[in-house]
Amino acid sequence: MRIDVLTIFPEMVTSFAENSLLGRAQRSSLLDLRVHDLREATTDVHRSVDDSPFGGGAGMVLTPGPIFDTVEREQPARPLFLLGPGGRRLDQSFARELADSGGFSLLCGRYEGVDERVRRHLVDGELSIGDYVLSGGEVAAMVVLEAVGRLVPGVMGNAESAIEESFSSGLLEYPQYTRPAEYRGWEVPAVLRSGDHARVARWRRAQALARTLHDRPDLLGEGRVLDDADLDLLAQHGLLGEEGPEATAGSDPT
Ligand code: JF5
Repeated sequence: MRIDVLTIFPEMVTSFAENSLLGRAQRSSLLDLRVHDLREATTDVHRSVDDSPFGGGAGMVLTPGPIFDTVEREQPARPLFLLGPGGRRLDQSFARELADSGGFSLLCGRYEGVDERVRRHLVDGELSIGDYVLSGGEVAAMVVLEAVGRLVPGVMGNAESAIEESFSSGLLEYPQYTRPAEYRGWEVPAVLRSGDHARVARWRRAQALARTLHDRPDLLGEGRVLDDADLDLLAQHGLLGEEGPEATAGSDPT
């Protein structure tokens, strides 16, 4: 998997990659991450990457020269995505698509924006990590790197890769507990200490369903509505009473 990142803050991205699960992936050649410093393509004494906007206004706009030159010289993997709030939103299925592709590139915007000719004539699309404004695309690039990198086969161990399965099922996680069995008077649910693995599995599924119904009902929409078995399971665990799941899902799950 090859990922190129184009940025004016390369050390932000490289230090993140080295200090995350991506470091080992790079050392074992599972991930070919190439971070390109846009300033290396500048020619002036000030190494300028930005300039004031035509038409006036506050702030600075990334100038096209260093971006076009970096792309033409370094030939980053395509598609090349501009990070910004206007693009296709990253979600788990988009991350999976990117992980299953041969590679892609991320262009980190900064300041008030990127010269429109970059958007129109250089990049293949825009990618957003959510509806909020960041000062630059670097943090968004790190989110994409982590979400995609952990899906590349071999990057994570088997224990962790199971976690994605549960999100891909479209449900939130069931509640997790560890020692001590009692903390400040709050006990771990008895079922989890029963040793009855089938009962544990049913309880977890019921909890995940109730939690999703309560906190993120949108995840259950679009053809992923609860079937009769799910409704039975919720009822068996007292999570579908008169009061509805919202009364119990967020409460003490004992
Ligand atoms: C950026 C100009 C890009 O703000 C973002 C962003 C928000 N969600 N996803 C990405 O990217 C940084 C800032 C200014 C273009």
